[in-house]
Amino acid sequence: MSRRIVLAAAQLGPIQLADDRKVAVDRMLALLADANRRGAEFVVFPELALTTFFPRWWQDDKAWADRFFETAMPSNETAPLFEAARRYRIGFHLGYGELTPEGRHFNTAILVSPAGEIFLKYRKIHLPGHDDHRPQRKVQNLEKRYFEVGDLGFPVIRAPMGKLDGANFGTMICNDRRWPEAWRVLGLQSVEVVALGYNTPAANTTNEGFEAHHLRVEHSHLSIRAGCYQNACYGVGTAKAGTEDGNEMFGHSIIVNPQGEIVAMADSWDDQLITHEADLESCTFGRTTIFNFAAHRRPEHYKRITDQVGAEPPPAWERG
Ligand code: CDV
Repeated sequence: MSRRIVLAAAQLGPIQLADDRKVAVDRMLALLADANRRGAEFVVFPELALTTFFPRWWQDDKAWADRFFETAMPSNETAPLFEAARRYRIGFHLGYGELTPEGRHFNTAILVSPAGEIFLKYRKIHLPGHDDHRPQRKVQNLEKRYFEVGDLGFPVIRAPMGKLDGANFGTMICNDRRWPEAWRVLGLQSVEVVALGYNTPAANTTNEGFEAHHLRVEHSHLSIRAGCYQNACYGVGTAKAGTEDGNEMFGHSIIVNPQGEIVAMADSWDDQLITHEADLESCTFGRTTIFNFAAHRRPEHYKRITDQVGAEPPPAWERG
């Protein structure tokens, strides 16, 4: 029996430093209205969707970045998104900077139900970049300076959505998509839909080594496709795109099915909604055959995955 749900990625074009929350929220409301017209039931917005990607800037005073964080969710500025969700009966995923009452900073994503309730929160675990100023780089990536490592693990939750009584939702944020461990932890909780937002520069900004431009998008898609295939789930990967404060972000938002196929892809570097009618029943094939975890996993041989962080050299072979 099929279990159909219309998934959507709501790609955002650039959000400039000068843009306030209202600029971003108004554009997201337009995307939600479009989602409603097109029958979407679950909409994924990008990482740090409400502001420019501020970790690209070094400031001696770290508190400079506090202006990019939300101290309440919903807030006066973001409440219209929750009201739109209720009006349209659409669920959504939102990435934002979270500043807790204790003064802790996280790169956070929430899932909001069609009734406007937050039903899952995730705080980004794989923070890329560095926490010091690196003048040799073309652009700084100071996520390790402005955010703490997330403390909520990789949760999955079953919640009603669209016409479905329940679907298994999980989330990850940007760089997490490159780490198979993140996907597998979601897969081990029978995730069916992975919502993930990202902000990825179109060119390598480290100024180290060589990375061909065309491989930037390829590596992102490869990671999402592999994660979906190996865990028999759908993935909705939503980008920030276009030239943001002089920095090009590569867009190419995609929806991927449990076979690892791209079933929808954005073709602009601007605000754009892409949709796909998913059948969550199609997750069953992979998880009852080649990726039947209960039948085939051998965790006794995976101890290094949790015992060890960096790679170690192998022993040298000695003749005889
Ligand atoms: N926001 C990110 O996590 N961006 C990283 C970049 C820095 C490589 C990414 O994995 O896309």
